[in-house]
Amino acid sequence: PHVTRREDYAPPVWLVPTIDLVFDLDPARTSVSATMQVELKEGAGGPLRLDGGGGLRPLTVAVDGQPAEWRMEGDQLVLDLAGRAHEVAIAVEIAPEANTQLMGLYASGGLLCTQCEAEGFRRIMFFPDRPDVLSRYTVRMTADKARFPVLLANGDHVGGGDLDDGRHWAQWRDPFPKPCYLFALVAGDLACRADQFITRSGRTVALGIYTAQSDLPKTEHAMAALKASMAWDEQVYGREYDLAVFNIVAVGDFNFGAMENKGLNIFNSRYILADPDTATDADYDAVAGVVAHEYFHNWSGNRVTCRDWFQLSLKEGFTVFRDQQFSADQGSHAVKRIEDVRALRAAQFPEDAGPLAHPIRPESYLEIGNFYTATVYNKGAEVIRMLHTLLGAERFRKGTDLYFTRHDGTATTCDAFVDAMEDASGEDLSRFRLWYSQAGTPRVKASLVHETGGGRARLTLEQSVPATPGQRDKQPMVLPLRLALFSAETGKRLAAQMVVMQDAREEIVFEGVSERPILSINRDFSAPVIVETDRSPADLAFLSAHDDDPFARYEAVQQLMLDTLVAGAARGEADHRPVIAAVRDTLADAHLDPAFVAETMLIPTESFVGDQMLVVDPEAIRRTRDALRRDLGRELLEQWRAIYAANHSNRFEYNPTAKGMRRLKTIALGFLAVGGAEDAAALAFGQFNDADNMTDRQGALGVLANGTAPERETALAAFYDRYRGDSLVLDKWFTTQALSMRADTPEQVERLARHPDFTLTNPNRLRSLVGAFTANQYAFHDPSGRGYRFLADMVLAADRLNPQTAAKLIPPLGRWRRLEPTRAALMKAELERMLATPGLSKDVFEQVSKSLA
Ligand code: HT7
Ligand code: ZN
Repeated sequence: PHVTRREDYAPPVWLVPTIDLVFDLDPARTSVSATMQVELKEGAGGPLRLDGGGGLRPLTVAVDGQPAEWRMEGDQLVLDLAGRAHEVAIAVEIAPEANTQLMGLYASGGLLCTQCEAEGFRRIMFFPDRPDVLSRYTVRMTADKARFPVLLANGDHVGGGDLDDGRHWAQWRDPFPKPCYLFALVAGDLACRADQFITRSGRTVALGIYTAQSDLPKTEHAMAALKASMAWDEQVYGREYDLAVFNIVAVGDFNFGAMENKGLNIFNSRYILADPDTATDADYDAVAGVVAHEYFHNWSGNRVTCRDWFQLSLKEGFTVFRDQQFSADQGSHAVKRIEDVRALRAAQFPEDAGPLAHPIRPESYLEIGNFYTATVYNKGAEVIRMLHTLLGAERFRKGTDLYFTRHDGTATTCDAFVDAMEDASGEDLSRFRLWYSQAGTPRVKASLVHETGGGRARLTLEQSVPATPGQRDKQPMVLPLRLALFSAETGKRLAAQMVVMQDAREEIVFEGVSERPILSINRDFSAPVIVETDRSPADLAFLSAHDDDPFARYEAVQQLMLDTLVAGAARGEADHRPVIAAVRDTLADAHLDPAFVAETMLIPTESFVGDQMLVVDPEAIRRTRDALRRDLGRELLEQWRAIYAANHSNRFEYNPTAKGMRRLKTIALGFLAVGGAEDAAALAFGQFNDADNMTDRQGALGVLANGTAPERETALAAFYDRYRGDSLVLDKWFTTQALSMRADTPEQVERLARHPDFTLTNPNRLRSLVGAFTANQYAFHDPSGRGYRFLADMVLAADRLNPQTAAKLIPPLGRWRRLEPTRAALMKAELERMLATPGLSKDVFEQVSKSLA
């Protein structure tokens, strides 16, 4: 297969300033015709090459009104044109109903909709499908009016009406030039929640969220989030919305979270629909976060876009950072930071440590769909955050202003973003740019020596970046590390500063330190690194009670837990007392926000413990983690009971405190269950039955699902009966069972894959069972290898329908080198079996072959 390399970038030869598209929509057979003005770029020459894909064939090709000679070279339609400017007209036919890849124009639940990023447009029309070709679009659609009463596309609605045969038409025009990956249309029988937003310059923007009529009440939260995002982007980044219309459509079948098409965002319905009965607090937060993310792309992505797909983090890293800032501003900064770091450690750190590691700006790809990764998105956001930390909010804002002004209406690069930051701040960021080219999570070793005689503390920092595929030797990175020292005697903060580490080894001397200092480091997680310190359990316990940086305080408890779990997994036993004491103290601190306490109480996941070990032993990890949970439950039984009672409420409210209380309550319920409280199952069943919201109901179901009480089956059956018609909630039913911490989980998951409600065609459903199962380390790594076989079978079956979604399931098998030899061999054998399967997509081929390399 063809490898695309960053170094081979060449600007486009032909530009397409305008394109008029005409769609005659029908699920079985849609005809599409395009009329494009094409222009040879100054000083350039050569044939016009238009990308195609998915078996697209031209029906007619005309140049300047005359039938033209053309040829196919692979999937490209090639035209030799005599002059420098022409009108090219092409007609094709496509079958949306048969499109199971969900890229291009496809059918979902009676709707017709598009997904063009990254390379879906070429499955609709022959076109230079690359983000640096920007065009003005006009779109005319005709469709059966009864089936598709709503016809939407990018930009402004400029015309429409009825036709003779029960059909109707609509025309849309987008005044902003855009790359084809931002093209969108939707046709369907949709209801609309309409609202409006007045911009800071006084323009009225008509807002619409389109769903099935029955789902309309569930769009209130998304609409509120949209309006809040529009106001926030004006206040914080000075960015105003630019069209008179902003529409969102929710669809049930979607490969990703959502898509930022200009003026017509298309969403996976799970990131739009929310009401208390069907969505958890985490779902509410995700809806707001994704709505904000897609909206923010209007500037960071659409007005200023990427030159090529290697620059993906230019829009994604920056936009994730913006949505993280937005969400933090809506609630607790500390809790949001903790959640974001947990997500980074769960998804990105393993990626950086495995065979699929790549820099946030990759150097090559077979299939760009495989690079919508936690590295590009979440590590990309951390890189932008570090710029914010290094420059400060004011200079950072100057930098973004300059970036937007300089590059508005163009397709640009990550380097151009850093250039703008440099030019606006006067700071030299040349070394910082390594973050774009070096993969791997840096490790920082910190050791603090107190020289009692001189009243001095000497901190030594050493950094190293591990080798990653294709990158053996690494240079030291620029690391902004927020530090503080606390007095072990008085708890007073003795010093606080930000160190910008640039070299492999650095020493920082703190003068006037007469009391024994305790080190607080990487406060607020100021750099995306792994820190190793020589702090004792007592020092960590001290920080867990006294650190004035909430993240560092959380981190101290987590580190204590992690050290205990790693020691327990390695040696078979560990001293649980320091963890129990730290947890007891945290629970007893009445000043703490319940959401913060809840985060702090979450014991590191089995996978995260595995990530710390040279050889992952899933059984030892499960055993030691269970033992710690049991001891915490037993030793603090009365505290958990009190917490449960104090945080229990049967009146749903959606605000940060109520959310925190719900979270803490269900965590307490979990500890009561593992701690052996006799009434735990009854309490959980009561919570399940009496809940007036999904957070409490699913939380209780999760606790029951991990156990063996008879209430387990009753609750699972009741949940299924109640929600069998709601596909998003049914996903939760599959996930809860796939995550269950029981010995029979692998068998249950195989059974669920044969359930009539399981389907490979819906990405959410596939992820809800198969994706969740692979996150259940103990179950997935069943020593028989059945988990690996199951995953490979699912990937192969899904690959025939939807390669992009299938390929995203592969990374857990790529961890094979980290497992003991028997499991490693079984995992490798499944990867080899996949690789030997004829007809593999390039998406799956790339992930599997890299996982084996
Ligand atoms: N920019 C969007 C990416 C996206 C996507 C990528 C591959 C296949 C399907 C997709 N749907 C959306 C999402 C975002 O980051 O906002
Ligand atoms: Zn995005």
